[in-house]
Amino acid sequence: MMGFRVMALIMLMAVLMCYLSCVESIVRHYQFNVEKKSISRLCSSKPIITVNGKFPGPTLYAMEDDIVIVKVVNHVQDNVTIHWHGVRQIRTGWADGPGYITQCPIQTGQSYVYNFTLTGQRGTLLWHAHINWQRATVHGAIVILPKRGVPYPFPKPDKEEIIILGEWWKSDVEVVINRAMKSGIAPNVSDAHTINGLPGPAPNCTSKGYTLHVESGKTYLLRIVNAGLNEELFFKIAGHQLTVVEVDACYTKPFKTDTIFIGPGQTTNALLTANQKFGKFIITLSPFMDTIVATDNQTATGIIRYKGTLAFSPTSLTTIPPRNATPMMINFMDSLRSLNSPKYPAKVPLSVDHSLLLAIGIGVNPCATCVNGSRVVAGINNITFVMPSTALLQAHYYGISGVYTDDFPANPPTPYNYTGNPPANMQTNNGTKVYRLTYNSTVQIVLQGTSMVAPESHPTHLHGFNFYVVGNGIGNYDPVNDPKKFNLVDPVERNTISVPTGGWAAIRFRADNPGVWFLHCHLEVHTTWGLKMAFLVENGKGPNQSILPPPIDLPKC
Ligand SMILES: *[C@@H]1O[C@H](CO)[C@@H](O)[C@H](O)[C@H]1NC(C)=O
Ligand SMILES: *[C@@H]1O[C@H](CO)[C@@H](O)[C@H](O)[C@H]1NC(C)=O
Ligand SMILES: *[C@@H]1O[C@H](CO)[C@@H](O)[C@H](O)[C@H]1NC(C)=O
Ligand SMILES: *[C@@H]1O[C@H](CO)[C@@H](O)[C@H](O)[C@H]1NC(C)=O
Ligand SMILES: *[C@@H]1O[C@H](CO)[C@@H](O)[C@H](O)[C@H]1NC(C)=O
Ligand SMILES: *[C@@H]1O[C@H](CO)[C@@H](O)[C@H](O)[C@H]1NC(C)=O
Ligand SMILES: *[C@@H]1O[C@H](CO)[C@@H](O)[C@H](O)[C@H]1NC(C)=O
Ligand SMILES: *[C@@H]1O[C@H](CO)[C@@H](O)[C@H](O)[C@H]1NC(C)=O
Ligand SMILES: *[C@@H]1O[C@H](CO)[C@@H](O)[C@H](O)[C@H]1NC(C)=O
Ligand SMILES: *[C@@H]1O[C@H](CO)[C@@H](O)[C@H](O)[C@H]1NC(C)=O
Ligand SMILES: *[C@@H]1O[C@H](CO)[C@@H](O)[C@H](O)[C@H]1NC(C)=O
Ligand SMILES: [Cu+2]
Repeated sequence: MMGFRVMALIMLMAVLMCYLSCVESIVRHYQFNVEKKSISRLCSSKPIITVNGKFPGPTLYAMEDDIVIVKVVNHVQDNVTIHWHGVRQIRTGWADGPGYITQCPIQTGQSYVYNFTLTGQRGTLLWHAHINWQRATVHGAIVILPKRGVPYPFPKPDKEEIIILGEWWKSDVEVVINRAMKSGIAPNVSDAHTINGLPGPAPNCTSKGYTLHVESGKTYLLRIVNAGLNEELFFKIAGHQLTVVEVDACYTKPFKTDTIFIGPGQTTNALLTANQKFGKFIITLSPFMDTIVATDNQTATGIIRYKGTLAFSPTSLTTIPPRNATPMMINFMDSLRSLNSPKYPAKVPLSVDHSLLLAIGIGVNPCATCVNGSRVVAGINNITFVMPSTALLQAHYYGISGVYTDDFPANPPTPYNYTGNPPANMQTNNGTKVYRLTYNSTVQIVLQGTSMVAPESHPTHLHGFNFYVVGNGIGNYDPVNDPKKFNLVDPVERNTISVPTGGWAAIRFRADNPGVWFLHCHLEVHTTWGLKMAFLVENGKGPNQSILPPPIDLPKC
């Protein structure tokens, strides 16, 4: 009897091991119920929109090359879409998620199955709602583990921990932005920052902060995600350095830092070595802003607590980075380099087929019904993007005319001193324009921040691709001298880049993914104001280079 049990166990283990190592890719099934829920620890009884009643939402776990199937069911009155931020979505633009760009929204009572493969990607990403301001509460982490048997290119951590940074409003976020759009002035800033959904002590809220329990001598891989709406953030732990090993699901050359700088939509994996014996150490989360724009100045706090630390022992504190710590931000960005190893090479395009200069910033348009008789807007190359009512990808695939035009300008219509005194006329044009790219062409985009109204840092996100950040600088991009300083060897690879305040960033990518791909500032307020456009990448030759047909349950407008 005993022998039979042992044999059965051995057989079961053999089957299991084969399942885990023999199968090329695993299909991961998830169901996301979008529903309202009151979260009492947020010191408000106001229900928020959540996935499966959780804030932050569930973590999506998978392995490189896995197929992911997520059935999203809408149980709320609002329209819903979900974006898998940083997932390449090769030929599966239908599953990318930005509302009215790649799909019509999932309406109340409807559902939609997102179906995509994590081809050649591993690391930390995030998923979030991609319609209106819903992503304030509808977001979560994506953890893509390396394929079985493939190690990390850094010492194996003892434990992994997901740390999701967010912003929290007492008011309904849709009310906040709708009121701002009516009045024409900037929306309210958030009321608190959160670490894994915990604000820590905040005015009139005794909510406890986040605690990470550690053991002396062990190493922890922190998977840090900025799921906030409108603020770039500094993350710090008292008495400890962090070793950055990956950003936006791309391995980096490891480097040590006291402070992590992270923009909305960005992710950073960092190793934390618990090299103290005992104690409690504060974690701080505070905003970065080096211009006149308002921020939520409430620092969220948490603690790292060593095993065996007495309850009454004091917490070691740290200095909080000043709000305008530009050198800290620049230093962090400039320390990032692709790993560029034989296994993970940096495939930087060395020649450029399409060279674009995109001037990104704020503008002011007349508005008779607004508070000041004017409305704050934003745009790219003087175009404030107007959302269509038919999704661009559907219009492209089915050849529906009148939804968009493909004349998005590669350069600002009237060159000016972008970072000098702003011109007296700060008006913009409206348009729903895309920029057309042939399959497999190479693209360079210089994102040039402008000083219209106020210069500001724009964390700019491109869907459908990773890009290499080949250069950046302060002031106006110099097309003669700046390219000489480009890093074409080991530039960081990512999907969201913070363009410095009053400066520029140059990115390169290969347009090897057919479809319609959104490019926008990941500060949600700027996206709403119109700082967005899309690339239309044509099909290449044959089915392998063409977009797949749409799923049958693709929502209709
Ligand atoms: C997902 O997409 C693949 C490839 O198009 C298809 O074969 C498969 O049936 C789809 N799965 C689901 C659950 O829709
Ligand atoms: C914005 O903030 C002001 C001042 O704190 C507050 O009175 C107002 O209710 C807020 N508006 C919204 C829409 O939350
Ligand atoms: C609106 O007008 C007020 C008062 O003149 C001014 O302080 C404020 O800066 C203006 N806001 C915008 C967005 O123009
Ligand atoms: C905290 O509550 C008190 C009393 O209700 C109120 O006066 C104060 O404005 C509140 N503070 C904040 C920051 O909401
Ligand atoms: C946040 O801090 C900045 C700089 O100290 C200050 O100018 C701004 O008024 C503060 N914002 C709020 C909402 O208190
Ligand atoms: C642009 O404006 C800046 C700031 O006023 C100034 O320093 C710079 O010289 C100007 N550049 C050109 C080309 O005029
Ligand atoms: C932008 O477009 C508006 C509206 O056509 C025009 O008045 C303005 O001069 C343009 N600005 C720039 C910098 O091109
Ligand atoms: C752009 O659209 C807005 C709102 O629809 C409208 O008020 C404005 O006049 C338009 N501007 C131009 C230059 O067409
Ligand atoms: C894209 O172009 C590169 C460089 O010319 C070439 O090596 C590669 O095979 C092309 N890829 C496809 C899918 O055509
Ligand atoms: C298309 O891709 C599949 C799977 O990657 C591959 O097996 C097949 O050979 C490719 N076909 C062509 C024509 O390249
Ligand atoms: C939801 O989306 C549909 C389709 O685009 C649209 O007709 C409807 O007005 C939207 N509903 C809301 C509440 O925004
Ligand atoms: Cu995004």
